[in-house]
Amino acid sequence: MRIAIIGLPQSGKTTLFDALTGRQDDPGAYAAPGSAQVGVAHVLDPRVAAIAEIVKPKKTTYAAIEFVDLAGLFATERPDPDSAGALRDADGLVKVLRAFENPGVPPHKGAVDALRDLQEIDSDLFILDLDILERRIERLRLSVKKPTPRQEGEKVELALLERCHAHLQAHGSLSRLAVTEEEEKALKCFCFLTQKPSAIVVNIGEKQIGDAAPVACLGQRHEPTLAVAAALEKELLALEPAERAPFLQDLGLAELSAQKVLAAVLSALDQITFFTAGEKELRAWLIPRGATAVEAAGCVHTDLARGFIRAEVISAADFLQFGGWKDCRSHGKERLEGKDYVVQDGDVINIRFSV
Ligand SMILES: Nc1nc2c(ncn2[C@@H]2O[C@H](COP(=O)(O)OP(=O)(O)O)[C@@H](O)[C@H]2O)c(=O)[nH]1
Ligand SMILES: [Mg+2]
Repeated sequence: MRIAIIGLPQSGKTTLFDALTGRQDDPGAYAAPGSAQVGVAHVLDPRVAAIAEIVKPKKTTYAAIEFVDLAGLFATERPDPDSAGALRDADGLVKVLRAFENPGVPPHKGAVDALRDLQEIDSDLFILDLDILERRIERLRLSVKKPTPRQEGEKVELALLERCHAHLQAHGSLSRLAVTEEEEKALKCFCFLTQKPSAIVVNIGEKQIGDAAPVACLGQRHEPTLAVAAALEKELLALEPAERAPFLQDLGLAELSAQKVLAAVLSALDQITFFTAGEKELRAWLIPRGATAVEAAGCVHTDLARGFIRAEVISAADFLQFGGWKDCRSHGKERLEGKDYVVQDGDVINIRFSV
């Protein structure tokens, strides 16, 4: 899963990227404008450590989310369609909004204004989608007049795109466009940016910690939204956990916010976690809510999906309460599920397969 960090220049995108991925300062490594930098953040699900206590695996692997720091994309007056490629490949977006005051870093248009910045970002995403739609519609309008074998298909596509265009114009976004499954497939290749799930990070200064205003000023949003003091988080991340604790306490923080950002991203993308827990490896996996047992198997290995026989499933709560596979089985807590079983968050799954 790859998430693009976007926002206006100097909003703290790279700082947040560092706070999430643990990248340490290396001035030479800063991405040039328009280029993307990729890093990984691990989802430190507390259930993993608890299950590890029971299973004592040789190896423990947390679920990972890839982040891309997209420098320079929104720096220009008009968004550049070419540099939007990396953005289109992303599964989701984190929009970084500046709320911190820093006399050394001049704010966009001379004033810190998170809501204005959000509107600018959303308007840029809108323009990029509109541009794609209009170019394709223009081409289709010409080619649909020619009697070719593709003519019927093009007519259908044109009608769909015209509907998208009207929806985008009316709502500023394609996120709530109602489409059939077939239409959804047809639209997939366009990778519309306003359809991407997103979370908002309001980048606050140290003094704003605990203040509700920086998030409240955005009004009601459908995106998961949270405030993070990115520069501080990055600094604290560089400390040993024992060194870090008194600072966090002073600031009234229970822990670093990176995990909360990951939780917001997972909520925006509607992802759940399942576990595979063998002696060799304990591993947490992310999967879209609603995915089936055979899809979960395929996520682990294509062979497991191909040769799927059944899934042995125990909820993490039972797994922890009864102390692992054996005792769950003897207490009747293990379920045998077929291909179509809808995986639940926290399921510990063992796939029986034969290839
Ligand atoms: N005071 C303060 N400065 C910050 C914060 N986040 C970023 N900065 C500073 O703002 C500048 C721009 O940050 P950067 O992460 O490079 O922004 P980007 O252009 O969005 O990648 C840097 O000098 C950061 O040190 C913050 O939360 N508080
Ligand atoms: Mg940057």
